[in-house]
Amino acid sequence: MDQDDKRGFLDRLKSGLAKTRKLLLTDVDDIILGSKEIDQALFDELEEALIMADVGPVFTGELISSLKDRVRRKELGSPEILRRVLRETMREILLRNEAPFRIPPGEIHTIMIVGVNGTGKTTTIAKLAHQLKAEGHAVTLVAADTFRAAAIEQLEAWAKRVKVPLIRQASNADPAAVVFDAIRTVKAGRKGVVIIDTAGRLHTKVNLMEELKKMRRIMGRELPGAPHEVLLVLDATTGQNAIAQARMFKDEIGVTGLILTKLDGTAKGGVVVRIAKELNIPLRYIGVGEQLEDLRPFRAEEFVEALFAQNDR
Ligand SMILES: Nc1nc2c(ncn2[C@@H]2O[C@H](COP(=O)(O)OP(=O)(O)O)[C@@H](O)[C@H]2O)c(=O)[nH]1
Ligand SMILES: [Mg+2]
Repeated sequence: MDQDDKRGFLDRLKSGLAKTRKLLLTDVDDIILGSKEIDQALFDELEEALIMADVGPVFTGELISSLKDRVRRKELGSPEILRRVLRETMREILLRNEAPFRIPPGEIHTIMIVGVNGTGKTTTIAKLAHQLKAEGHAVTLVAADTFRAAAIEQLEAWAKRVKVPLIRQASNADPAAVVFDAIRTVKAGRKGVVIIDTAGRLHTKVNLMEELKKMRRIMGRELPGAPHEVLLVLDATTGQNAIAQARMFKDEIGVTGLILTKLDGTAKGGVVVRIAKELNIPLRYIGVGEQLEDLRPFRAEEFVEALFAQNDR
């Protein structure tokens, strides 16, 4: 990533997080600046503002009790310091969940992308393919969301745009058969990174989980170690629902990492903090728009910088 590119992304991240920042920090700042001293009323207001901003009850509870401890130890003199402690605490928690993945060169590296319909799986696959290709990886896409013909065509259109090969079968083909065929094909030829799109229809939850498990099994049988990654795509605008989806997919099929999409234009960006605090799954990438360039590895430092940006004084 060159400097211009990096600055561009940070700007997009900052403007994407504007609503989250407004919800979280405007309130926090009002509360802090409106208080002359640190007292229970201030803590109550702060707690309410944090809960509203989707950072979750666990983070909020721990933050408030750590603040109270510091007040008892006389480490916090004035309300303004609370803001700095909030920022520091978020940073520490987010750092623990920062884990960009590494792809070993020259081997077959399979990545299954899972998640509920509409969270951004197919678009994210295109962005990821674009990025990995630019880094020099041979990328192959696999259309294993065979439930709707439109889903295959959507991925096909992206594959053409990004200029990577796509392995597909007719719509309504068995997704397990599609991955079976795909693994055989890449083993015989191209190697590199294989990204698999999957279905996300939730109203038939049991069937979906069984289908995903079967795909996992077939892949592991054809290629020991596969799938190397199971990345769950979550939509940030769904806030708490995203947390529930993560728990379900983690319990049912196992998840090695998360991708959080649509951080642009939502006030629910606080969910990143909640994810870090309540789910023990690394956050690999974040999406901040619909363009190919709008996906980046998650960096705690960058995120906190963007979140606290314009209000800093
Ligand atoms: N604003 C925004 N839209 C996104 C992002 N990622 C995906 N989308 C949009 O979300 C919609 C659903 O995406 P799609 O990839 O089809 O979801 P899927 O059903 O999980 O495969 C599309 O309109 C995408 O353009 C993002 O980071 N930001
Ligand atoms: Mg899709």
